[in-house]
Amino acid sequence: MEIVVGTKKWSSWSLRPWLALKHTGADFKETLVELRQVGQADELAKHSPSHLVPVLKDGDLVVWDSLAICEYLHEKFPQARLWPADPTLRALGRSAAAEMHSGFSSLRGECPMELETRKTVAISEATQNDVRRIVERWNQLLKRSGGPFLLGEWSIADAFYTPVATRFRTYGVHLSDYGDAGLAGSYGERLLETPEYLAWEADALA
Ligand SMILES: N[C@@H](CCC(=O)N[C@@H](CS)C(=O)NCC(=O)O)C(=O)O
Repeated sequence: MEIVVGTKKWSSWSLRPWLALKHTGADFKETLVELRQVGQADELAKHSPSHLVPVLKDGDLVVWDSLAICEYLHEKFPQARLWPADPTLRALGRSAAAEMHSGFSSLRGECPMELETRKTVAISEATQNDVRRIVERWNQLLKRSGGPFLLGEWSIADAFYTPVATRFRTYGVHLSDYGDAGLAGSYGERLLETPEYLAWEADALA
């Protein structure tokens, strides 16, 4: 199995399925496409039907798009429990992952993933609303599951929110300013302490 990812300090979409793949414990080859470089378009076209990363290759099969890759890994490695067995929690987790995948565009545009950066920025009203909604979502799911991750054990939902946690750290966003009594803030820190995330970060900053 091979995963094609973009520059690790910037490619938030690549980080998500890479974490899920790490969690399966399967051996895999990793291919890196350096983004923001001359020749990037040709490299992307070589690997990816959508001309975007991430892409997963499994034999002849090519799966593109972060969410599709995570779902494929869930089906291929059921023992990894990338989604919980409980159908209600699974449905809530899928809703939260899909909400991230298709939404929070103001936060994504204004605060891109930059693992090498630390800066304080004044964020717009629209981005503040995104942060409030994320705090609400994290609190809702953590209270329901009992934590320590969104659905109890680590899942694809956590993969989808790990880049968000890096953005909060990079841009000095304090969740207590957005209605959090501490639960969401500690969860965000927990996401950045998993061995899988730390392995990605070590590569990204090497
Ligand atoms: N919806 C896609 C988004 C993928 C995406 O936008 N990837 C970025 C890197 S993080 C990319 O390939 N950018 C290259 C380009 O825009 O030329 C997914 O979830 O995989």
